[in-house]
Amino acid sequence: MTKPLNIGMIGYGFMGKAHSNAYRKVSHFFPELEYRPVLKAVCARNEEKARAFADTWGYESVETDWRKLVERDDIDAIDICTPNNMHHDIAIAAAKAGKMILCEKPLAMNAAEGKEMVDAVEKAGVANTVWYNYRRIPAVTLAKQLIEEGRLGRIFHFRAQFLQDWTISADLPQGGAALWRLDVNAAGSGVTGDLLAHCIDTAIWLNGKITSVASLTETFIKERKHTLTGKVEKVGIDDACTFMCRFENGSLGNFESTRYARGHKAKYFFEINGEHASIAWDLHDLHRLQYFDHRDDSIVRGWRSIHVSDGDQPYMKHWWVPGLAIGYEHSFVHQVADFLAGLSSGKPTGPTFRDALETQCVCDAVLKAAQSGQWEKVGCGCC
Ligand code: SOE
Repeated sequence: MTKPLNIGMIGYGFMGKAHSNAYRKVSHFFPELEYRPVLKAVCARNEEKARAFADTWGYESVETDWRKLVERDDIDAIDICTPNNMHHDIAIAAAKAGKMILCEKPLAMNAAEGKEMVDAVEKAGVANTVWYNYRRIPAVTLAKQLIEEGRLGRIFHFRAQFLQDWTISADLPQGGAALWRLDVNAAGSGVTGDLLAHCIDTAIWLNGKITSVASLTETFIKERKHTLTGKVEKVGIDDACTFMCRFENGSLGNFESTRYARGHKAKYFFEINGEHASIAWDLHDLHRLQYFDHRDDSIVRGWRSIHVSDGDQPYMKHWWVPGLAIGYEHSFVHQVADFLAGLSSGKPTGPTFRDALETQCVCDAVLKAAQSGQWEKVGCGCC
């Protein structure tokens, strides 16, 4: 007999769909799990839209005030899919109400908020995770496995890019439900918190702590009409960000993100160069891991393109037969599966709020370094 885990989701945008899909699928593909998510309630200010979302995805009920949802006795876990400026207050209220929390990335608007959220969940002793989903693309999880097996040896370089091109038009407004990512008051930052945060989470997971950073940011379009006020307002987000860093293990990092790379929609790429071997991964070809091993016989040495679809590769035994690939949405299913398994084993599922705070500290240091023009140390003493 499985145990129900009643989910109350706040927000119903792009991530609301990705998470709802994961909750619906997980018990079918991971039948061994003790817990089974139940879509209990979805919450949004617009009742009509929330109801339509509830009907589409099978939520049992609708709330229009997140505080009411958080207080409901029949909710076990709160899923926060709102713009970033609401994460802090919801998470703290949910922790106080004893709810588990699954929070969309980035954890918060900044590290100061994030620290309060970490304190709240740790004081309440509630299970928590942040949806840095790319860790759970099987090819990326395989990269982690290869590094942990020591196949790369000493690591020298970590480079990553997250490139998009959807904000190039100066006519695109900022703010409101669809474009809150362009409004600094809702998002906290631009590409740094939205896209580089993914790269930083993966980098820390694969290659350890980042200790210092130097960076450049740019806002190419300085003013945009605001959807909510109708007025042309200053743009406060970073449209592009490039940073260099040092890792605690002595390796060097190079990161770039922009929403102005014409031709790239969501090109998340990373490459790691070690003493013996290198690995590379690209979201546009997400089921493949590129691997080069210098120890191979020289006459056949070269980059291998590993099609990560076999049953002995991470997560794949839960899906189809060898050779058949899975996609982006499965990374969210894997995150729920790991979260539920963690509830049974008592072992927290990373990234926890504390792990995500470390990413937030790097983001803060990157933004600070762009302002100061100096190298900045990472960390507020909290991670
Ligand atoms: C922005 O366009 C975005 O949707 C991010 O918010 C996601 O986190 C990223 O995975 C894809 O791009």
